[in-house]
Amino acid sequence: MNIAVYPGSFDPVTNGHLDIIKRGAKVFDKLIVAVLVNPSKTPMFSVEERVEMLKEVTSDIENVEIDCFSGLLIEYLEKVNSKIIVKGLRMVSDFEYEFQMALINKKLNPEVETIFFMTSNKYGYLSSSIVKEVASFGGCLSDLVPDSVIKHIFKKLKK
Ligand code: COD
Repeated sequence: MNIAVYPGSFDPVTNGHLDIIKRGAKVFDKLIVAVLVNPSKTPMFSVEERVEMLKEVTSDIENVEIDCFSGLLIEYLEKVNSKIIVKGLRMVSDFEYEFQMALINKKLNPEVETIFFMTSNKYGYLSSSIVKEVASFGGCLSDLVPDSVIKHIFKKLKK
C-alpha cells in the first residue's frame, strides 16, 4: 500500500492546498495530510482548528486522513509507515526552500522520496498568508478558500 504524507502549516487550508490533496489522493492509496505543531510560530488557527477545517473540506475523499505531528517530518513518516512526502510547488521562489527540504529529508532517510505536484494555473498566487492578508482588509475570499473555511476566518476575525 502506497501511503503518502502531505505536510504543512495549513493556517488555514486554501483552495491551492485542496487541489494538491485531491490530485494526491488519485495517485496514492492513502494520503495523510499532516499539520505541523510548531510552538515557535503564532498561527491564526490552533492545530485543532486547522485539523477540523481540513476534515471538513476533505470529508468526501475516502482515502484522505488528517493528522498532526511535531518534530521531524522523517520521524512522523516512520510512525505512519510512509516513505513518500507530497509537496506543492508554486513559483520559482518555492523551489529553493523545497529543494533544501527534499535534500535534508533524503539525507535523514535515503529511502524517502519527495514528490512535487505543480500548482494548478489558477492557484499559483495563492498562499495561507495572502488569504489572511486579504481577510484582514475585508477583501473577498471566495475562490481562495473553501466556503466552510471563510466562515471560520470571519469568526476568528470577529474575536
Ligand atoms: N499551490 C500548490 N501548492 C501549494 C499552494 C498552492 N497554491 N499553497 C501551498 N502549497 C504547498 C506548499 O508549497 C507546501 O508544499 C504545502 O503546500 C504546505 O504549505 P504551507 O504553507 O501550509 O506549509 P509550510 O510550507 O509552512 O510547511 C512546512 C513544513 C511543515 C512542511 C516543514 O516546515 C516541515 O516539514 N517541518 C517539520 C520539521 C522538519 O522535519 N524539517 C525538515 C528537516 S530540518
